[in-house]
Amino acid sequence: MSEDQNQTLVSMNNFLKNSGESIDITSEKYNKLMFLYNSALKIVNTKLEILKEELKEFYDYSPIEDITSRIKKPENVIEKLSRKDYAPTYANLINHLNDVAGIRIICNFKDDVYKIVELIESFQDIRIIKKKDFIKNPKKSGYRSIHLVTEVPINFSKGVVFIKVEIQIRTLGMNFWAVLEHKLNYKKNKLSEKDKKTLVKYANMINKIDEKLSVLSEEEFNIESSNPKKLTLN
Ligand code: 0O2
Repeated sequence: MSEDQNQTLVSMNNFLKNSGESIDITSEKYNKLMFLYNSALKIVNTKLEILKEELKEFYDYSPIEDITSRIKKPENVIEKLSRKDYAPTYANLINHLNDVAGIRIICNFKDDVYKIVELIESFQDIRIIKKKDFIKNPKKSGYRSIHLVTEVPINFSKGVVFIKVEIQIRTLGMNFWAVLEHKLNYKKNKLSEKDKKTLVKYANMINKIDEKLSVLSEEEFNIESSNPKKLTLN
């Protein structure tokens, strides 16, 4: 990289990390920043789609049921900064919000979730900066999922910028519960203690079912024991 490119890169990164300016969600600056997050989302999404296809094509193994992605809505960016007690500045958005760009991977079985996490962790070009295992340590609400906060390098004309993308990995069962709990309780927090306990009970029931289904799936679908269909990669 030339000295000139390096300079531009440094100033771009400085702008990203140090701008104490208040966020204006109608501004061109906000749109440009979202363009960076959107670019990162495309990169990670493509990598995951390729992984999904590779497992299917080469190993006849389909642990991933669905992959969805989204950019956090501007009003939710402002709401989350306020919920976390941060002023609504560009610097706080970049430094303290890890899920402006978010991807969700839905797996069939609990073991698949851990397999996919392991595979993502082995990607050479994605940096894992935080891992939260809410399956081993569920939230008080009953929420289960694994969150990986990642950083991906993006090559722009003036150099490389690292952008955060949060990847949530969970089973179909965990997702079913989380989507409904999100509608009923999360952030609204208006349910009675009794109803919240009921939701935790349902989350635990779904977890038991997930565990039983994982046992059933062990012999049926297993990447180690599966016969490569066409070619192997090693
Ligand atoms: P929304 O509207 O879904 O986007 P971090 O700063 O990375 O350490 P963060 O982001 O403050 O941590 O919180 P956390 O606990 O990692 O949660 C990130 C996201 O996980 C949330 O984003 C939710 O999408 C989901 N989540 C976390 N806890 C629960 C829960 O109890 N129930 C449900 N249904 N989802 C949950 P947002 O921005 O809070 O909300």
